[in-house]
Amino acid sequence: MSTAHAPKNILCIHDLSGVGRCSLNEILPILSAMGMHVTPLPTTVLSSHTGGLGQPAAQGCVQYGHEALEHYRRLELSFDCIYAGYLADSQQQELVLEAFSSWPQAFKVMDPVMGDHGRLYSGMEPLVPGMARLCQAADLTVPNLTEACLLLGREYPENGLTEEEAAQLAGQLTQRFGGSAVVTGLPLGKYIGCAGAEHGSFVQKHLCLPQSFPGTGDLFCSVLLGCLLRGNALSAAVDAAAGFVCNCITATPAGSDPRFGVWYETQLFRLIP
Ligand code: PXL
Repeated sequence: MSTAHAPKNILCIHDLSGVGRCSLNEILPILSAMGMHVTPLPTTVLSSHTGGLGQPAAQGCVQYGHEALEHYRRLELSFDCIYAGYLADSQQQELVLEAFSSWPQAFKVMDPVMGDHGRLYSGMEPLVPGMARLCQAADLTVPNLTEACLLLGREYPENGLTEEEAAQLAGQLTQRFGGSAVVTGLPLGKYIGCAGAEHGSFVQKHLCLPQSFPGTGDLFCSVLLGCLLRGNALSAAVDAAAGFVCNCITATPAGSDPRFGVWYETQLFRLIP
């Protein structure tokens, strides 16, 4: 009889964007490379992400989502983890709540995709209270700085943060929403940082890479989650996730169109156990 451990089973509730390297297009290969068994549940199918490639063709899949969850309950599947991100409307948010309450023992991770660089993505404003509810229901919340400020109802700090303020921000998220939190994309002087809070808070600084790409938040969160499910501590998982994103940016040729994201495909080998 095999003594191999069964792979962790992760229900991934995100959009599927054809072009532009984000969401399920990254999450599935990353988590599979890390040895996880992924069950994708697409919330919307789009021809591209919404970050600068023009108006994508889009098809919402909420009805499909409810029927898929019903099927998985009938099959009596159990998920070790439920991981949700970009949600286009309040019905998709309800779908994630349904999944969370259907598998209450699963480790629940929320990437509250709503904006970046101090601004909301278009059409996201009405979704902020629903995202806050989902973060409350999650065990781990992974916002960028813009999203952390939206969730806490705070001003975006245009002039950056001190390390102490970064640690406090992560601490405030855990106080407000329970569970753990990791905040990404913190401008800490000449560094870019992440702050985490679980029992205590910590801050990690990385050399700031000058380019910005869509989809790097999905890469970060997927690697973070994969590391946690492999049994790593939160701070080690943050370090690995930030390092992987940095490797992907470095592997992307200068002059490639940033709207098509980072060339993570060449870096997947780093994640294989
Ligand atoms: O990576 C976040 C994301 C996911 N899905 C869609 C997006 C974005 C960010 O712009 O547009 C459709």
